[in-house]
Amino acid sequence: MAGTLQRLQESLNEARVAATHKVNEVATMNEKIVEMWPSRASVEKSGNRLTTDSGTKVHDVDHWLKVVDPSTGHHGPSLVEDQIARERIHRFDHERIPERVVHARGAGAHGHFKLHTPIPEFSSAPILNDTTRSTPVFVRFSTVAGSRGSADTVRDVRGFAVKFYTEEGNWDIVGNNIPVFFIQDAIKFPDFVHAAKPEPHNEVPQGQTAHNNFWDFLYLHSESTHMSLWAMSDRGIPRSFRMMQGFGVNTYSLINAQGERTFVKFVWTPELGVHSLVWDEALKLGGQDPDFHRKDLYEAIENGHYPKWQFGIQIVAEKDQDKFEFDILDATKVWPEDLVPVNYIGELVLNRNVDEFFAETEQVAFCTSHVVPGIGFSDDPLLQGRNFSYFDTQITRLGTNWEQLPINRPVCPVMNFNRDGALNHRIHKGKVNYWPNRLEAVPPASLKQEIDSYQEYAAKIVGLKLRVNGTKFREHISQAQLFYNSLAKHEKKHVGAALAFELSHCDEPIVYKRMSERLADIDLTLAQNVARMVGGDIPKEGRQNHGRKAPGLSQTDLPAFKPSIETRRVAMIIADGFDMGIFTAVRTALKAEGATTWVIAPRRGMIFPSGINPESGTGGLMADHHLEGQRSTMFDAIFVCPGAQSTLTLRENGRAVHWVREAFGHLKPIGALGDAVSFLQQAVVLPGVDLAADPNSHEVVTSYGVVTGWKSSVGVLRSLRIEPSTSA
Ligand code: HDE
Repeated sequence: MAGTLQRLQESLNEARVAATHKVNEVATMNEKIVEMWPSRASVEKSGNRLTTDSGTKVHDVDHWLKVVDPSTGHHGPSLVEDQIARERIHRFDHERIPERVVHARGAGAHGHFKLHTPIPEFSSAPILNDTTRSTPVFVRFSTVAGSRGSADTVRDVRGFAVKFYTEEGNWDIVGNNIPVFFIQDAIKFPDFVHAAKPEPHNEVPQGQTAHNNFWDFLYLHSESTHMSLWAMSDRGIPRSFRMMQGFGVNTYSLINAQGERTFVKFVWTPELGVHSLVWDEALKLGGQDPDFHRKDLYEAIENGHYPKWQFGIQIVAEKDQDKFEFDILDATKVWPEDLVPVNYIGELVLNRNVDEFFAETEQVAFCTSHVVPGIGFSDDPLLQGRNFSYFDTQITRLGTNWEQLPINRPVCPVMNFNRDGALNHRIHKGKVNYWPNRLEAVPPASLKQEIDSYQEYAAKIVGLKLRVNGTKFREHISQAQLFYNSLAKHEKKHVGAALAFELSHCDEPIVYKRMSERLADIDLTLAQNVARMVGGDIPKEGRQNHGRKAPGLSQTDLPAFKPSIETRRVAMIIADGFDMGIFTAVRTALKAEGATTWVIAPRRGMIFPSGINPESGTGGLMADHHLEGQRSTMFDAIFVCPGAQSTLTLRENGRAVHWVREAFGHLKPIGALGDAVSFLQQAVVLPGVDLAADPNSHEVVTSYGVVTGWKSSVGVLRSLRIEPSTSA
């Protein structure tokens, strides 16, 4: 016994010592990482000696055991008796588990949550009251429709699922980057997902909603109208997981120490602001870098640029439940911020990448039913169904004991009489496996009084059993209009273009014709433009638009907690003969503000500045990529470095010209100095574009016009600050 305890202690100590080897690991250690450590320590302790799964050391896993004729050197058949080979093949044969039925493609990271504003008046949950706590979290971002291997930048809703490992148990907010949902009642979910996923006869298209079934479903469910506009807006093509909001979507409840209930919606708002790709970029990135979002998250965390979100709540008192024109339990409706403001009360930081994708990101399992005392549910019919579905789906995906997996285990003690099942990892000591029992010290009745245990809110329910939803659930268009009215001009344009793209991929006239008519319920001009593009019948009149707008719906209207170019990717284009002095000055200024810079040149190799003889082989700069290997779509801004010879070379390089034109088309900031300005002038010959005339003026050409003051680093950085795109 003493020996075992000592071994346990040693294993923990080893974990801590191993961690000190990597400064980053120590800085980002949290209770959950320490809790999981022994699960990985055993692998690290093997000293890289190969063993079988049962621990026997092996020396050759490259050759199957065979019968060999020593006289000829020929070998005969492979022997089934080779237990080492058999084990390898058997294990391999069973590596795959079912992918998530939705949200199969995702990326995750560890971090922590800290509260800054306690809310005892609403909730007794310590995580919402104790500002000294740092609660470990795991977050998984995802797309919805595509399979595990699909592209990141498809037009889709993004999942934003947060698991808080609190001292009172795990709390999961399983949210999306869009605050509403397509359907009101969970019973519709199988139909909705079937319609959104690839069509059954040919399994086409992958990770796309641009097909007949999806839009047929949307037409037949006018409750989807509001959400479909959000999905067609810029929110459907985020620039990065780090630059999107997260919403709990469903209505939950908070319960305070007096047992009083309020209704709540949860929201995450990123400190870097909410930004999107433009559709042309998203399409290209799908082929150029299908892992664009996954890599972006990983790289930011590896580089110490930890993504941060403010955590907000919207509160509706029980007495106000019926005061709105919409039902607050209807997940196809937002609570407009002018009616129910968002109060930011805490902060989420992601600071640690996973050690192994499968064990953590793939096996993490969220459940909307995971709440802690002080937090509860509501009668939102979508949430009620979700509370059933998530637990159930994990059993298929991971097995009965999925909550014992390292990534899913809580950091607080677990004690109950759930027993056995496949792959049980716990060993329960004792003679009884039921409750109550003769051996328990605490009589069960008194446990009910404990205020730190989960208490159901004693809601009074009276009614008839009927297959219906509340009466206000029947109105589907008002908030679709509210959302559309609230968008900026360019955002509206993007919605129209997205709808035209999607519907033109539907080849059955009944689908695109009646869907473009439906748009007249929102905005007649939108409907007419889309109908014209896709070949629908152009509607002559539309439903009356109430003309109202609300704050917080347009991406351009969100709080900028920290406007910054931090983590933005800037491509610095050079060729032999570039000006090293200017290059270094601009790069230093960009790095000082946290932007990341990449050197792009006609070849990946040493590029020599003016004044250095390439023959010497020294004094050059190593390019990170060549112009063919990476594309402008992978960067947020580009800077073309001056230098007489360099400019001449770039001018004659078709791919360099394409880089500039493409970045210009995507409305990205483009900077140049000296003679490189004339290269831009020639590359982007468009009417009405006034590029800097004087190559020595140290003016900067951006897609927003000419900005002076490159010499001052503040000017440089201001001019490079990325603004939301204003056109596609
Ligand atoms: Fe999900 N959803 N969902 N969903 N959902 C799943 O659970 C479901 C809904 C969301 O990164 C599944 O573990 C039903 C709304 C996210 O692992 C499944 C209904 C919202 C994730 C499931 C909904 C979401 C899922 C599939 C309608 C936004 C990925 C695998 C009642 C608030 C979590 C799994 C992760 C995953 C069911 C609607 C978000 C089948 C029945 C609304 C972010 O259980």
